[in-house]
Amino acid sequence: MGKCSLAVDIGASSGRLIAGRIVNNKLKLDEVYRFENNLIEKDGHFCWDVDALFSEIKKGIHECRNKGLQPTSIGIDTWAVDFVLLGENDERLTDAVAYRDSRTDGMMEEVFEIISKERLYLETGIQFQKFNTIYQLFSIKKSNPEILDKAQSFLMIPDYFNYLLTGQKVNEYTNATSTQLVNAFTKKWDVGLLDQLGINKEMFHDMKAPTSEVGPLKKELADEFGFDMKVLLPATHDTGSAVISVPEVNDTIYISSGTWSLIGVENHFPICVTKALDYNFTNEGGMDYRYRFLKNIMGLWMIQEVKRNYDDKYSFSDFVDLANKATTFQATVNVDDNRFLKPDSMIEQIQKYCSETNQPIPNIPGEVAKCVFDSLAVSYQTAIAQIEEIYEKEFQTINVIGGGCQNEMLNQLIADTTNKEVLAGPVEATAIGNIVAQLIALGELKDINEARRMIKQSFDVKKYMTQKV
Ligand code: LFR
Repeated sequence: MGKCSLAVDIGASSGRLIAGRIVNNKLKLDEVYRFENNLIEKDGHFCWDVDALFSEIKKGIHECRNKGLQPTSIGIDTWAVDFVLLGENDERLTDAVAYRDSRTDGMMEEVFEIISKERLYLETGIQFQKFNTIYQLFSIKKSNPEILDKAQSFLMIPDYFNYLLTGQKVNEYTNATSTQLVNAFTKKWDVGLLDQLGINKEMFHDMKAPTSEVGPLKKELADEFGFDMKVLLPATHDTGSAVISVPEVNDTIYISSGTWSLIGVENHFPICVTKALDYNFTNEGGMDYRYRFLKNIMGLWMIQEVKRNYDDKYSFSDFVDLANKATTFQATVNVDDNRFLKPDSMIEQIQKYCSETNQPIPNIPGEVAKCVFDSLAVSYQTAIAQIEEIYEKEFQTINVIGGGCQNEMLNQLIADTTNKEVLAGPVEATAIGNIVAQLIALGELKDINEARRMIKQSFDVKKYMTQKV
């Protein structure tokens, strides 16, 4: 049986289990299992179906045997900010309400009445997104304070799956920073903020960093799978894992392209200056206590929703072809506008925005898709200008990683609008980052630098230069 490490990478629209191992000094990946992820509606809220997701994880682990793979370790990453609360008998007190749910509407402003925006930013370095965990917890405090008082455990989504696999409750550091409740400098839960908001601090667990071990599998699960393995911590925030896969991170702006586009640079320290606050850049905790200074851009969510609005009649590559044919159509929207976060109809919101701003209204699929891609490229360009202003220097290269880097049209558009070299790849950046963290924990790779060298020699990247004359 082939020994390997298993990455479980779950995004907002799909999850996958990918096995990785080192063969002849290169990282080799085998996709083991893939499944869908969707929001469900429960008691008037959009939620993640964590029970269904856990059973998909288990199915994927079973599938390893059929593929002749024997994982020595497993690591789980997902999107950030969302969580469940457990009670005194470890029963779930809350559903895993999703960050696109409207329960946080208006919460940010209420929190600012207790703690100023500036203080929050100076202490945590985290961007203001209405869905951050801090505002989700505050909304529970307002609607069901007794739940917060009863809660014994705060577990983010990957922490919860780790608990189900091992029985151990830990909070992983990189994902914890996305709560906006971790001090960016001490790297610990910011007890002062919790006290001031009246949020029960006892439910938070010790924080563990990527490459730590959570524990072995529960005995009954090891028996069920027919093998034991170590449950290890990668950067459990998917973006944290993805950015590890940027091979040449110095002097490069990365775009982790998926449901969201996360655009930024890697640092060894947080940047909490006024301009960073004004431009709403975040300093998320990363592997090796590095920081991701980045901005969230609405990303491919917009085209995913457009696809859904057209009843899945067109594939993503159909949209690219159709957009390519809509050459004369020209209109852009501000993708950061909150109206695009969870609209009933993305197409209608895009049309409404264009009409309100006196632009041509996209009416056919190619025009809608072109509007989305052009708008994304414009917002990347704006974010890059902001980064360059804060850094007081120009960056030459943009490295697009993740599933979205397969969109050749968008890659070319980025090269054309920014006039910079665009590198595309690796596609499975998040799973790769997850696997190398496990290999470091197992002593098969020395550190993040060695991991990045290996990633560079293992995966092809495609280069795009501006075609504008
Ligand atoms: C990307 C991501 C982003 C985070 C958003 C919400 O999948 O993790 O980094 O801001 O989802 O959790």
